[in-house]
Amino acid sequence: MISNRMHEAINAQINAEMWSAYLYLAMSLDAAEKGLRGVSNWFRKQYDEEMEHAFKFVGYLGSQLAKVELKPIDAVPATWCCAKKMFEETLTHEKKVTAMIHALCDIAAEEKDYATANFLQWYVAEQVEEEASAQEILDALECVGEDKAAFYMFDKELAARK
Ligand code: OFO
Repeated sequence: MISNRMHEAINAQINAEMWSAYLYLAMSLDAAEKGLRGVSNWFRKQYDEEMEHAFKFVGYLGSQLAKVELKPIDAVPATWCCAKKMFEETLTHEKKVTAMIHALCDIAAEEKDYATANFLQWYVAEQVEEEASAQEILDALECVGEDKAAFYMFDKELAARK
Protein backbone atom coordinates (compact mmCIF):
# COMPACT_ATOMS: atom_id res chain seq x y z
CA MET A 1 0.00 0.00 0.00
CA ILE A 2 1.13 3.54 -0.62
CA SER A 3 0.57 6.60 1.56
CA ASN A 4 -2.18 9.15 0.83
CA ARG A 5 0.48 11.70 0.00
CA MET A 6 2.11 9.43 -2.58
CA HIS A 7 -1.29 8.41 -3.93
CA GLU A 8 -2.36 12.04 -4.49
CA ALA A 9 0.97 12.96 -6.04
CA ILE A 10 0.73 10.08 -8.54
CA ASN A 11 -2.85 11.03 -9.41
CA ALA A 12 -1.61 14.57 -10.11
CA GLN A 13 1.19 13.14 -12.27
CA ILE A 14 -1.33 11.13 -14.32
CA ASN A 15 -3.05 14.43 -15.05
CA ALA A 16 0.30 16.05 -15.96
CA GLU A 17 1.17 13.19 -18.34
CA MET A 18 -2.21 13.54 -20.02
CA TRP A 19 -1.67 17.28 -20.31
CA SER A 20 1.68 16.53 -21.99
CA ALA A 21 -0.17 14.23 -24.40
CA TYR A 22 -2.66 17.03 -25.17
CA LEU A 23 0.18 19.50 -25.72
CA TYR A 24 1.92 17.23 -28.23
CA LEU A 25 -1.31 16.33 -29.98
CA ALA A 26 -1.99 20.07 -30.42
CA MET A 27 1.51 20.50 -31.86
CA SER A 28 0.95 17.54 -34.19
CA LEU A 29 -2.30 19.02 -35.47
CA ASP A 30 -0.78 22.47 -35.91
CA ALA A 31 2.23 21.02 -37.76
CA ALA A 32 -0.11 19.07 -40.07
CA GLU A 33 -1.99 22.27 -40.82
CA LYS A 34 1.31 23.94 -41.70
CA GLY A 35 2.17 21.09 -44.10
CA LEU A 36 5.00 19.76 -41.89
CA ARG A 37 4.21 16.07 -42.22
CA GLY A 38 7.32 14.78 -40.47
CA VAL A 39 7.02 17.17 -37.54
CA SER A 40 3.35 16.26 -37.25
CA ASN A 41 4.23 12.56 -37.18
CA TRP A 42 6.93 13.09 -34.54
CA PHE A 43 4.49 14.86 -32.21
CA ARG A 44 1.77 12.28 -32.85
CA LYS A 45 4.20 9.58 -31.68
CA GLN A 46 5.11 11.79 -28.73
CA TYR A 47 1.40 11.94 -27.85
CA ASP A 48 1.33 8.12 -27.83
CA GLU A 49 4.37 8.02 -25.53
CA GLU A 50 2.80 10.44 -23.08
CA MET A 51 -0.36 8.36 -22.92
CA GLU A 52 1.83 5.34 -22.21
CA HIS A 53 3.48 7.29 -19.38
CA ALA A 54 0.03 8.07 -17.96
CA PHE A 55 -1.16 4.47 -18.28
CA LYS A 56 1.96 3.12 -16.62
CA PHE A 57 1.05 5.22 -13.55
CA VAL A 58 -2.58 4.08 -13.81
CA GLY A 59 -1.39 0.47 -13.78
CA TYR A 60 0.87 1.13 -10.82
CA LEU A 61 -1.95 2.64 -8.73
CA GLY A 62 -4.02 -0.42 -9.63
CA SER A 63 -1.29 -2.74 -8.42
CA GLN A 64 -1.21 -0.80 -5.15
CA LEU A 65 -5.04 -1.04 -4.86
CA ALA A 66 -5.19 2.76 -4.96
CA LYS A 67 -7.99 4.54 -6.84
CA VAL A 68 -7.22 6.56 -9.95
CA GLU A 69 -8.86 9.98 -9.90
CA LEU A 70 -9.15 11.59 -13.31
CA LYS A 71 -9.07 15.36 -12.93
CA PRO A 72 -9.96 17.86 -15.70
CA ILE A 73 -7.19 18.47 -18.19
CA ASP A 74 -6.29 22.13 -18.70
CA ALA A 75 -6.44 23.63 -22.18
CA VAL A 76 -3.28 23.73 -24.29
CA PRO A 77 -2.20 26.31 -26.90
CA ALA A 78 -3.41 25.66 -30.46
CA THR A 79 -0.78 27.28 -32.67
CA TRP A 80 2.95 27.89 -32.81
CA CYS A 81 4.84 30.07 -35.22
CA CYS A 82 7.15 27.35 -36.49
CA ALA A 83 8.69 23.92 -35.81
CA LYS A 84 11.60 25.47 -33.91
CA LYS A 85 9.23 27.07 -31.38
CA MET A 86 7.46 23.74 -30.90
CA PHE A 87 10.69 21.93 -30.10
CA GLU A 88 11.91 24.74 -27.84
CA GLU A 89 8.67 24.49 -25.91
CA THR A 90 9.02 20.69 -25.85
CA LEU A 91 12.46 20.90 -24.26
CA THR A 92 11.28 23.46 -21.69
CA HIS A 93 8.27 21.29 -20.90
CA GLU A 94 10.30 18.10 -20.58
CA LYS A 95 12.66 19.82 -18.14
CA LYS A 96 9.58 20.68 -16.05
CA VAL A 97 8.40 17.06 -16.21
CA THR A 98 11.83 15.90 -15.09
CA ALA A 99 11.49 18.15 -12.04
CA MET A 100 8.03 16.67 -11.35
CA ILE A 101 9.38 13.11 -11.53
CA HIS A 102 12.23 14.05 -9.21
CA ALA A 103 9.71 15.57 -6.78
CA LEU A 104 7.84 12.24 -6.79
CA CYS A 105 11.16 10.49 -6.05
CA ASP A 106 11.66 12.90 -3.12
CA ILE A 107 8.24 11.98 -1.71
CA ALA A 108 8.95 8.25 -2.12
CA ALA A 109 12.25 8.71 -0.26
CA GLU A 110 10.64 10.74 2.53
CA GLU A 111 7.89 8.16 2.95
CA LYS A 112 10.40 5.30 2.82
CA ASP A 113 8.26 3.93 -0.01
CA TYR A 114 10.80 1.61 -1.64
CA ALA A 115 8.33 0.07 -4.11
CA THR A 116 7.37 3.44 -5.59
CA ALA A 117 10.97 4.64 -5.55
CA ASN A 118 11.86 1.55 -7.59
CA PHE A 119 8.92 2.05 -9.97
CA LEU A 120 9.88 5.70 -10.56
CA GLN A 121 13.36 4.78 -11.77
CA TRP A 122 11.89 3.97 -15.19
CA TYR A 123 10.63 7.58 -15.44
CA VAL A 124 13.95 9.00 -14.25
CA ALA A 125 15.71 7.23 -17.14
CA GLU A 126 12.93 8.10 -19.58
CA GLN A 127 13.27 11.81 -18.81
CA VAL A 128 16.97 11.72 -19.69
CA GLU A 129 15.92 10.42 -23.12
CA GLU A 130 13.06 12.89 -23.47
CA GLU A 131 15.29 15.89 -22.87
CA ALA A 132 18.06 14.52 -25.09
CA SER A 133 15.77 13.87 -28.06
CA ALA A 134 14.28 17.39 -27.92
CA GLN A 135 17.77 18.87 -27.63
CA GLU A 136 19.06 16.77 -30.57
CA ILE A 137 16.24 17.99 -32.78
CA LEU A 138 16.92 21.61 -31.80
CA ASP A 139 20.61 21.09 -32.62
CA ALA A 140 19.63 19.68 -36.02
CA LEU A 141 17.34 22.66 -36.64
CA GLU A 142 20.21 24.98 -35.79
CA CYS A 143 22.28 23.34 -38.57
CA VAL A 144 19.34 23.53 -41.00
CA GLY A 145 18.99 27.28 -40.46
CA GLU A 146 17.15 28.92 -43.37
CA ASP A 147 18.08 26.18 -45.87
CA LYS A 148 14.74 24.99 -47.31
CA ALA A 149 16.17 21.83 -48.89
CA ALA A 150 17.79 20.86 -45.59
CA PHE A 151 14.50 21.51 -43.78
CA TYR A 152 12.74 19.24 -46.27
CA MET A 153 15.19 16.44 -45.45
CA PHE A 154 14.85 17.15 -41.72
CA ASP A 155 11.05 16.88 -41.97
CA LYS A 156 11.38 13.64 -43.94
CA GLU A 157 13.58 12.19 -41.22
CA LEU A 158 11.01 13.00 -38.54
CA ALA A 159 8.38 11.28 -40.68
CA ALA A 160 10.26 8.03 -40.11
CA ARG A 161 9.67 7.98 -36.35
CA LYS A 162 7.73 4.84 -35.50
FE1 OFO B 1 7.48 13.59 -22.00
O1 OFO B 1 7.56 12.59 -20.43
FE2 OFO B 1 5.94 12.11 -19.82
O2 OFO B 1 5.31 13.82 -19.53
